Amino acid sequence: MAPSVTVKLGGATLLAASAFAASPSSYGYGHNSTTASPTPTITSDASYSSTTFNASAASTYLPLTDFSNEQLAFLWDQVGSISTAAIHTTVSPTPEPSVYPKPGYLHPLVPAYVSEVESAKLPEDFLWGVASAALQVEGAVDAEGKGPSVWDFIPHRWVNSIADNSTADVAANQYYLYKQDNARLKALGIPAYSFTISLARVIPFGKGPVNEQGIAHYDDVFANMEANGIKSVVTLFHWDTPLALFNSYGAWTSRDIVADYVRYAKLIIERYDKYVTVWYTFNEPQYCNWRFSNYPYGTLLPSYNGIGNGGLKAEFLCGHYTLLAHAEVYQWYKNVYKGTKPMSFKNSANWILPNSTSAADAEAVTRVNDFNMGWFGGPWTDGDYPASLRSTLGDLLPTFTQAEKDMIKGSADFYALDGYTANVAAAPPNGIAACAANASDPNYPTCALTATTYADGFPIGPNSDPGATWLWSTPGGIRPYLSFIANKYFPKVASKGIVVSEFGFSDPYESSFDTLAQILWDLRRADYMQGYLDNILAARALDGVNITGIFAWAIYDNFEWNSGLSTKFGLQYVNLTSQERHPKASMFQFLNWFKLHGLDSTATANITAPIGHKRM
Ligand code: PNW
Repeated sequence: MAPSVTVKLGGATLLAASAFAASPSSYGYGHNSTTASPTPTITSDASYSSTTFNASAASTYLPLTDFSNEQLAFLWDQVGSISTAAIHTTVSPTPEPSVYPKPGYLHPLVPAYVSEVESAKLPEDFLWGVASAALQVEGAVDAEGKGPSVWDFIPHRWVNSIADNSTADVAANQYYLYKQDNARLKALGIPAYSFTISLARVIPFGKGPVNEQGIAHYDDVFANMEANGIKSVVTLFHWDTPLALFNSYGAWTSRDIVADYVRYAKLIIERYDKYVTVWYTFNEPQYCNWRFSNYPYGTLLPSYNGIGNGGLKAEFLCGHYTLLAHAEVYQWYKNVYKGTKPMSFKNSANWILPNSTSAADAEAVTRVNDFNMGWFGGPWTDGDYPASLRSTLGDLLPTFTQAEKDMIKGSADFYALDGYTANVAAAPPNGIAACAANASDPNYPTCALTATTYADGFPIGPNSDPGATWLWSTPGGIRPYLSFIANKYFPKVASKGIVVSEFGFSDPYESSFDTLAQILWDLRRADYMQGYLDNILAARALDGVNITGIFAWAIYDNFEWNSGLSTKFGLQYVNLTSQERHPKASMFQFLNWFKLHGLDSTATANITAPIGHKRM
C-alpha cells in the first residue's frame, strides 16, 4: 500500500526528505510534491529515482486498473493454495430414484403444533422452496476465471477464524453438481430454489471486465432450472465481496462500492430477469456485510478509510452504502428497465420478548428492533433511519440527502424476513439513557442486553449446535413476530406481503455422528420445521398476515461461515467425500407439510408414506 513519491527537478531525480516531512498529508496517490529542495544528490545517473518511503502515510486507495491474468493470479496468491474437488467438471445428472429412503411408522414425523390450522390451505401461487448462498455451496472457488472474495481469503489467511479450520474451497461442489441438484429438487417436488450469484465469479475484480466463463455457467444454471420447472429466487449479493475491492478501497466502507455493485446488479438483472421469479438485492445487511467486527481490518487487510479494525463507524457506513446501492438498483429496475418481478432484500431479525413487564425492558425491546429491522427500514418508512439510531449514534450515523431519502423510500415490494429464533431483551443495569449517552459503554449503541433464557433462567427453547449459539428453537415466536411486523412495526408492508425468506436449524453435534443412520433422523430440525411452518400458517390463516412465501435454510449441508463445514443446516446431508446428498427426516417433514397445506400438485411427488405412517 505504500505510495512511492517521486520528485523530479530539472530532469534529475532527487531526494527531498525535508519537504516530505513538512507536508505528510500530501503523500497519497496522485500527490507529487513540486517544491522539493534539490539536495543532497544520491547519484548523477538519471535512470535512478529516489524518494522517502512512509507506509503509514499511505492513503487507503489503491487504483484498480490492472485486470490481467497476472493480477488475478496475484490475488489468488494472496488467498493461498486452493483445494480442488475430485469432481471438477460439470456432471450430467443420473436419474433420481423413484422413491427415497424416509421415516417410517416406528417413529412418525412430528405431529402438528397448531391444530386450528390443520386443514388450512395455501393459495396456488404461494411461493415456497429451499435456500442456499453461492459461497456456502458452490465450491470451485478459483475455477474458470472466478476472482477471490473476502470469504475465500478469511478461512485461508486468518488463523483460527473458522471454528473447524475448514474452507469453502469445495463445500457442496454445487458449481459442478447443479444439474443433479436441480433434478433432485424436481424429484422431491420442490417448486422454487432461492440461491445467490457470486459477484466475483461474474466480475472477478468487482470492477472491470466480465468473466465469460462465469456468465456461461450461470446461463446454464438458469436454463437448467427452467428445464426442470423450478422457479429461480435470486439474491444478488450474499456477503462474498470481491477481495480486489477490499484491496482497492475497503469495499463497503467506501462510497465507491455503490457504483460497482449497481454495475454488477444491472448486468445480472438484464441477462437473467426473464428467468427470475423474485429478486433480492442483498442478504441480511444487518451483518454488514459479514461482519465488521470480524473483518480482518488492520490485521490482514489495510485499515481503510480511517476506520481502524472494523467497529461501529465501519458498520454504519456499510449499512449506508448498502441502502443506497439497494435503492439505486430498485429504482433503475422499476423505472428504467421497467422490470415487473418483485424485488426486496432479506432482513435478519428475530422476535424479541421483554425480560419483565418494566417500562425499561419494553424500551430495550424497541431498541433491539430499531437497531436490527429499523436500521434498514427506510424502504418501509420515510426513507431514513429511526430516531433512536440518530439520537444515539450522532456522527457515527451518516446522513442521507433528501434526494437519497426519496430514492430509498418505497424501494421494496414486500418484506423478507430471515427469522430463525427469538431473544429476551432487558435494559442494562446502568439504564438505557446513561448507556446511550456514552459511546464507551460496553452495551453501546443498542443499550439492551439480550439473552436466550427467560428471567427465571430456563432456556427459551431447545439449543442448536455449539457452532450456532445464537440459534434456539422457538416456534412460538414466529407467529406473534409476523403480526408485529405487519401491524405495528412496518404496517405499510402488510398489504404487499411478507416472505419468510430463511428459517432453519442446526442439530447439536450432528457433525460428530459417524453413520448415515445417525444423521438422517434429525429430530430437532424436523420438530423445528413443523413448529415454524404451523406458526407461520397460523399467522396467515388465523391472524390475517399476508404471508406470500416460505423458504427453508438450507437445501443441504454447507459452509456455515465462521462455524465452517461442521455446523450443519441441511435438509439433506452431504457426504463431503463422495458429494452424495441424502434427504434427512426434516426434508420429509417439510415436504409433507406442503403436501397437507398446499394446492400445488408438484409438492406431492415422492413422499408416499410407508404403510402405517400417520402423517404422510
Ligand atoms: C443466515 N441470527 O445468517 C444467513 O443468511 C445464512 O448464510 C446462514 O448460513 C444462515 O442464516 C444460518 O446461520 C444468520 O443471529 C446469521 O439471528 C445470524 C442470525 C440469523 C441468520
